Amino acid sequence: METNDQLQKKFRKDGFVFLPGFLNEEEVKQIHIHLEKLIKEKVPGMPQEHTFYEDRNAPSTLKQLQTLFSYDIFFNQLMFNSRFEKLAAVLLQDNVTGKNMQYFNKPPGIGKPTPPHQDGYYFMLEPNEAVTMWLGLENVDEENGCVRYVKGSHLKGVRPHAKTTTLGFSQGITDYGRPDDQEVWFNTKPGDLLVHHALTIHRADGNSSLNRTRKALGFIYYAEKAKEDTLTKEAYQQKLAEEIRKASV
Ligand SMILES: O=C(O)CCC(=O)C(=O)O
Repeated sequence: METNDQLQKKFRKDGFVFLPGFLNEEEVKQIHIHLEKLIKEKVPGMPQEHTFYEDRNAPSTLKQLQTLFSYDIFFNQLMFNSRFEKLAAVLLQDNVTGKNMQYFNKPPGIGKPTPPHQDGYYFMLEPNEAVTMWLGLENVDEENGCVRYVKGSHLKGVRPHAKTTTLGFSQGITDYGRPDDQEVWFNTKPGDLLVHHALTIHRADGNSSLNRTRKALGFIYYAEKAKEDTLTKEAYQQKLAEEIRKASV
């Protein structure tokens, strides 16, 4: 296992780290059990801006949930004062605040690609110091939508973004595919963890498989030194919520 020092160095240089087997089989099983319960019991009553479907009329096409920690104590404990939070503090070399915990699925055959983007574009932080963690809950590979990073891209600033048609990932990089956009990708097993910096360019493939889902959890932590432009962010989020409501009537 790598030391904190080694992890920090890698994170600062590459903009991401990969921690295979961060959770064990039993821990992943518990997440699946609690997710199933949450989807059955809480999701029907959750606001539309926290529940995204490929087709809202087909519950099996659920693709994304927001702020899981606010709906279930199990996810709250996974997010706060947890191994994930401690790792975020190590990588950012600061105290951290947990901001969001998301569920991601890409239903077989119809799960769309995640457009190339930088999370920091949405976060609106100064300095843009935050991490996103992506925890695989199933086997994920090039067929069902693995995550791809551009190494070192967190050192080159924020790229231009524009509106996409992908619900849940409303903004994408407009000039993606430049010669220096060399990707690395990860085929992951349940319990494997990827962590990326807020400015690391990343994307994911769609799910072209016939019958494999692609379930994962996302954790977002901001460094204490990162200050939010709260007014701009609130206005942006209100606009987003409004667009989601309009799109689903
Ligand atoms: O699961 C995915 O498709 C991508 C997740 C992602 O872009 C993120 O967590 O920032």
